[in-house]
Amino acid sequence: MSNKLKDILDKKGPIKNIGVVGMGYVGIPAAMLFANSPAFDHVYGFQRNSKSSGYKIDMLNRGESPLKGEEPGLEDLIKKVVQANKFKCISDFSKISELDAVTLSIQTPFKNPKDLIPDFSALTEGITLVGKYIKEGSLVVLESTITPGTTNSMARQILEKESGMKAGVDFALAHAPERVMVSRLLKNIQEHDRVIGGIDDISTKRAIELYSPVLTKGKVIPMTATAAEVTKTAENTFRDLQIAAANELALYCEAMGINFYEVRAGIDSLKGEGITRAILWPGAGVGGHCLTKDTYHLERGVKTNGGKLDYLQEEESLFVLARHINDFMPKHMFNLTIAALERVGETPKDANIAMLGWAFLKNSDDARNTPSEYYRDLMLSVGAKVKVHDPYVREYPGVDISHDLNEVISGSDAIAIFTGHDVYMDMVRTANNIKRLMGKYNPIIIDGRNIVNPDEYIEAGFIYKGIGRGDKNSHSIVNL
Ligand code: SAJ
Repeated sequence: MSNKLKDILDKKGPIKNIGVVGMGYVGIPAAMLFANSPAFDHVYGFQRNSKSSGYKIDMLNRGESPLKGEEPGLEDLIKKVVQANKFKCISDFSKISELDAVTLSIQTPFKNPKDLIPDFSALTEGITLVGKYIKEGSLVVLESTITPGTTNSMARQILEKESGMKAGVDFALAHAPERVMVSRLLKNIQEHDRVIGGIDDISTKRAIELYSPVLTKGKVIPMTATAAEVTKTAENTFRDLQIAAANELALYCEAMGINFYEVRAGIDSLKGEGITRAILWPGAGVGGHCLTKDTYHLERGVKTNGGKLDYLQEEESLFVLARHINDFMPKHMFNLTIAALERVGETPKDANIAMLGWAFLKNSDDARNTPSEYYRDLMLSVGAKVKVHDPYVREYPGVDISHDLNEVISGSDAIAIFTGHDVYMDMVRTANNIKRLMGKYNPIIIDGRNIVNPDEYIEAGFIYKGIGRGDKNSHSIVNL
């Protein structure tokens, strides 16, 4: 621990001016909460004026939110801090030289999960720009989810090279991973505990000063930078693993002709001292920017920054296997669709498929790594025609997304439900209307999110298939 940094920060005084690099699902709500806090004077949101996302700069400075899903409170908060001149979105990174603290919320996808090679190009560019302009006494915080060891190695090296200063001596450096979920961004930042890992205690302490004012229910959990990186990647890896376990059990239930949801309620009934149980939900797949890659960050961390790993030589990582099980689920939806078409003597060639849901998460417009894409590609590859409906997603490269549910369902042979948007809940009680719209004697419904009541659809003459519904998937066909 360097006393020099402590002296510099003591002389500099409290954090007043902040910069947030990356105006996305993580950066925008974080910047607004910093700006809305009386502890801080002003916040700059830094956004490259690129073709793909430059439009966000003017939108934010007009007090509008570029995020189109349900985000309670966000639009109002943006308006409030812009009108109060506490927030401005700019693309001039030289302004970083005037700031006390800078956070980075930049995507860290994987170029090739197989070889565990992450695509750190955007993150490296961001860190390089920050390193170029930080001054003595600045605090730099990585909020992006990163491979364990990144803060202390790659990030530190770039910042030191660009600034000519030393991390932990001339400036503070920490990792404070985001824990947000779309459709509840502000709430998650304020109410979830915040893991804060500095490269040293002074850096941790300075980062705690930054985040404490925006926490309402959440509390800070200090640790080392690498422990914070492992905490973040591992919590998503464990969630992915729990989902994979539910998916595998659901597949077993289908094979054994029983209802997963009955079994789940049964397992969940075992309560008592020390019995923890978190059986998550099976479904049409796992998407998003987090669970689909954080396992690979953890795997890369132990491979690139770990000592000798004592593990079963011939066995694959449990975590990677879980990834593969979850990546299989859209294929399982495809297999269920093919099996249902066969039940009515149809082949997929020229079958009209109505996909409901393109977003990876319900009530959001976020379609990153959506499981829906793999299914659509599989259906197209066997000659089917696929229409896609989503109430929130505006556009997606190479896919026409309709906001007109009736138009998508009309005349289709099969409906495949991929996202649990609330708007689809109305379908629960309208099997006959849906059937009329499809105009088929025995239309098909494949429920990937346990939305509809199977009996109601079966009685209306549908061929029903549902994830985990082994008790219904071989029902006798009702001919009305
Ligand atoms: N899913 C299931 N079954 C479930 C839960 C989710 O199939 O029981 C699917 C969803 O449909 C979705 C995907 O998994 O396609 C991811 O869903 P999610 O609810 O995990 O949403 P994320 O990825 O936005 O949020 C996760 C959260 N991580 C944990 O809860 C450990 C969130 O707290 C993180 O902030 C977020 O990743 C992130 O940004 O890392």
